[in-house]
Amino acid sequence: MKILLYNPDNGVTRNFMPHLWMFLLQALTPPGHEVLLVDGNANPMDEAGIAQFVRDNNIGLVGIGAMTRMIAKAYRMADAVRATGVPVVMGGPHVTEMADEALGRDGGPRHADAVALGEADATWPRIVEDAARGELQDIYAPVDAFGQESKPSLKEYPVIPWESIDLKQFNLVPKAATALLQKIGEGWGSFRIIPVESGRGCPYGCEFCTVTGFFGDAIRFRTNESVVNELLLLKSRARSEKGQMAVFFIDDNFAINIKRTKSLLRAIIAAKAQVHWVAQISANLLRDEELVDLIAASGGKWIFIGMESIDPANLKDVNKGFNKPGEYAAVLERLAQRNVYAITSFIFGMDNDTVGVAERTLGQVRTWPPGLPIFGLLTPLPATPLYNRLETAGRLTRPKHWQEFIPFAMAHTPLRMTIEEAHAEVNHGWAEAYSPEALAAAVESLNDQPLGYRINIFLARLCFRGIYFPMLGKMAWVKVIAQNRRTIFKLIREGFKAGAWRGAPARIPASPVPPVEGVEANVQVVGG
Ligand code: B12
Ligand code: SF4
Repeated sequence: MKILLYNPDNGVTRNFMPHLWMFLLQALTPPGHEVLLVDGNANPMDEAGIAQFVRDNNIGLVGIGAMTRMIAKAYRMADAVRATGVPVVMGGPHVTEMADEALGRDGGPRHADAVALGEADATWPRIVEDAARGELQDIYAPVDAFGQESKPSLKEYPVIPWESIDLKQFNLVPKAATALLQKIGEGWGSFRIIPVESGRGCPYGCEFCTVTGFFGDAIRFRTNESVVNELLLLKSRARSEKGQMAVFFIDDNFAINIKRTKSLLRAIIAAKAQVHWVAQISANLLRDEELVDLIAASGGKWIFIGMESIDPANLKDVNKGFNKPGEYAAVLERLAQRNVYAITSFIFGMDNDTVGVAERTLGQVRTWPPGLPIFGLLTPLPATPLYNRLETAGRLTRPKHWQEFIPFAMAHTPLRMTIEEAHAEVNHGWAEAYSPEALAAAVESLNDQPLGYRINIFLARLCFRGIYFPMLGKMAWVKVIAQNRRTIFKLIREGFKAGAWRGAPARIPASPVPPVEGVEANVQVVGG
């Protein structure tokens, strides 16, 4: 049987890296079936397009995975597939919590023939065999022989054949720049960010987060050996292509067990398996100097920190009191001393937020080492404690907000400001943090560092917003470049002085975004 795994785009932004679930399920598919992957972020498709694809390729089963924000599109695509007579199985965080919605048991239309609840590592092979026999069940739950929920241990992790997977669509370097960039340092002819997981689960239970509910508070890890081998595979592919392969460790809290993280990082160093990597780690775990040393030595370049708020009352409200705003600066300094920088994530619209929260937050951000601040709105995702609290309090203004996804729009009333004021705060945060003046200041603050670091922070700031905002057209890029011309000329001038543009080995540290922003239709990182 031919199987299509499809991940929808959300119609607004595109992601900068492929989705791990597709490669994982492909690797877990029993022999005798062929699996095709279509990531809507790289290969946008509409309803007619997917129906045609299914017919042209004689597909026998379609698997669709989606976050809440792309679920409306996922349902539309599922409907189009089912109209061709091909069954659809859906999985991922949204349908796990809203299986009745996907199966049409809540009074709405049915979108899926089957739903895979939770982690599907163990159920996927069964789903495939049932579909091949024409005996799909409605619900597949990961349970053991006694009917108890069971989670994969990750000790037996499948080998994802990265050496042979077609990754052309995820190259973030525009074709026009490839020849030039191949000559820089070890080669930047291609640049891809690959998702790798080293473990699952986070016990912290922040009120707005789906992770503790979905993956459980039982934390599970892959073996060091299996992670190291995966990195070696990626490294060798990058070398053979004269390009770069950076890794996003997608674990929700990469250092949740510090002892084990240190042991993994030591194993990476010992095996010379270092690649540039990004990971999510909560601020409280970055107090450990030895951990930070190992992060830097093993290739860590960017750490995503869910700071959420600079107001301890807000943090307490959302059960994230373990974040201590008073230590944010020290944590960031500790990282910056090792040339590791942070993606600092903030949420506005929290219950104690008032007008001016963005400026107050930016006031702090400006005193920290340069990084990539990001701003979102508190969002009640289904089945989170936050959703239940707001629903009980009658504060949800759009209880089924996912049926009509609107980017950066609140779905409940904040307590101390209006919805419109919250929207204005988030807009202010983005506009100020990524203004030409802010970009220039970020570059300036690294004046004592090698040129590569300044180029890195500049390009990262220039491109990073693309993960959250619609792709820029060519003209918009021209405008952004014109606005930032002073900083660009300054960096180019310094580059000439340093000989970087004449093939000197000017090492550019890995960026979470491409070295040059793609403007071609098939380049998938989006412009900010
Ligand atoms: C990496 C990641 C991202 C990446 C992008 C995704 C990518 N390209 O990989 C980035 C950093 C850009 C990102 C951004 C956002 N993310 Co995110 N992200 C993750 C993260 C950390 C890892 C995803 C992953 O690969 N997991 C590992 C795989 C193996 O797990 P999985 O995807 O769940 O797949 C398993 C099962 O769900 C199931 N499954 C999944 N799909 C399918 C399909 C079929 C057919 C079947 C049978 C089974 C199945 O099988 C898999 C194996 O067991 C998750 C948290 C997490 N740990 O999962 C959050 C998560 C998915 N993100 C989340 C959110 C909210 C966001 C943002 C909206 C945050 C924001 N406010 O800006 C943005 C959206 C950006 C955008 N443009 O869409 C939420 C989604 C919750 C929800 N209900 O939708 C999560 C769960 C985190 C959370 N805090 O709750 N994210
Ligand atoms: S620390 Fe991060 S992953 Fe863990 S529950 Fe909180 S927000 Fe979710």
